[in-house]
Amino acid sequence: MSESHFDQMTYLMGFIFLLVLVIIGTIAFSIIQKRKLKKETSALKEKAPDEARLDHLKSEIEKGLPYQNIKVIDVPVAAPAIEKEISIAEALVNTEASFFGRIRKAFSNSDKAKVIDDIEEILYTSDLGPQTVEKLLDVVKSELSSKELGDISSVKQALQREMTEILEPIQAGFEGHIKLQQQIHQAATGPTVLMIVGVNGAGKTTSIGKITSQLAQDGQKVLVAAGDTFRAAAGNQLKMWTDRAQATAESGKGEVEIFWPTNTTDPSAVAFDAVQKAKAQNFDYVILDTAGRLHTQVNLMDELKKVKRVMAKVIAEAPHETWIVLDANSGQNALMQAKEFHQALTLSGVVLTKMDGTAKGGVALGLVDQLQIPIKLIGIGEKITDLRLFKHTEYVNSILGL
Ligand SMILES: Nc1nc2c(ncn2[C@@H]2O[C@H](COP(=O)(O)OP(=O)(O)OP(=O)(O)O)[C@@H](O)[C@H]2O)c(=O)[nH]1
Ligand SMILES: [Mg+2]
Repeated sequence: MSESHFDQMTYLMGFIFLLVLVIIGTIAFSIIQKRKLKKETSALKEKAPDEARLDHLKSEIEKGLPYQNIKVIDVPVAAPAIEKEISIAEALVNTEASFFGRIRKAFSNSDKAKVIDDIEEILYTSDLGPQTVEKLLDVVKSELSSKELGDISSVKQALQREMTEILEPIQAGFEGHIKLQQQIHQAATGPTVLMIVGVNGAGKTTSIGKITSQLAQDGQKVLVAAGDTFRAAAGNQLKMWTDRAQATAESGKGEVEIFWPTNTTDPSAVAFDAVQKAKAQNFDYVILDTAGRLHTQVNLMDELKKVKRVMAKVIAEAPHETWIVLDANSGQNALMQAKEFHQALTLSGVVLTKMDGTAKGGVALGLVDQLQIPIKLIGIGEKITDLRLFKHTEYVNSILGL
């Protein structure tokens, strides 16, 4: 091969090499560009709701409010079907295994001595707390003569008397009430503020939905504040319940709004702004949901104390009610939770949930006896209508089958 030939070949090879490099480079560049575009598109898709919220927030700020009614999902919720209302008694004696069912069954035994033994066992295993059990058993054993002890109806009467004696001093004021509003200590002026607390999963958010529904049906304007800034899904869950509650309100009457700021994780800020908004916009009620926490978590209990304090800066008497939501199934533990929360927050009432079919429904007696806090409401199911005013006579009669 001549030298010029060799040079030509070298140039050609170099040119081909460069061409291949350019082609590879172009392909690689287009792949990178495509990937980048895909990433940006999906990021944009994810960002869209936030931007919508931001726009909403901006317009709210322009209106002079820090943030209000920020809705992430607007799913229309159908009004719940009207169902047949069941009484407390019907709900409580639903199962044989319930506290009520067991006591009734014990009384149906024809062997009278066995009745007393059974009652004793049921009381001890129903989480009333030993103090309350002793009180009840003392009455059964000592106040009745041995002759009467054989008489089943006098045993029932003695128990009825003692149970009523425990409940009446605390509950009597609520006995004649027919509406949920009557269970709530009303603000002298401005909105009445309810703060709802309790351990995780007790039924706080569900109960708020049920309470709001009853208030809305009564024509009240209710602001529900999403003070559970801890759990990511909490806001959406509350939104679902407030939508349901709104759907139960008579058209043109009750009004339900959710206050769900997304730009803060501080529950005190939510509480403060919610009360301020409710005051400025003439709401009748503010109901504050809070994140579940254990009574043993000192810093989280301190956080609740702060939440309570800041609301008083807007309305001196707020919150007008501080209710603990307790799961009846947690028995003795419910007593412990109530004690600790009461010490930290000075509770004004109890919402006792999951009373439907619990074996530990006796806890209501123990709570009132040992804490001297009224039971305001009981939850008897998962539906929006499954909330009843607690009536102590109906409760005692249900226990004893009277
Ligand atoms: N059977 C029955 N279930 C109930 C009742 N009240 C609430 N629940 C159920 O209890 C579960 C927990 O309810 P939530 O309202 O989420 O409880 P929470 O206290 O807000 O929970 P956190 O926010 O996680 O602390 C849900 O599955 C509810 O349906 C009731 O009275 N009876
Ligand atoms: Mg909740």
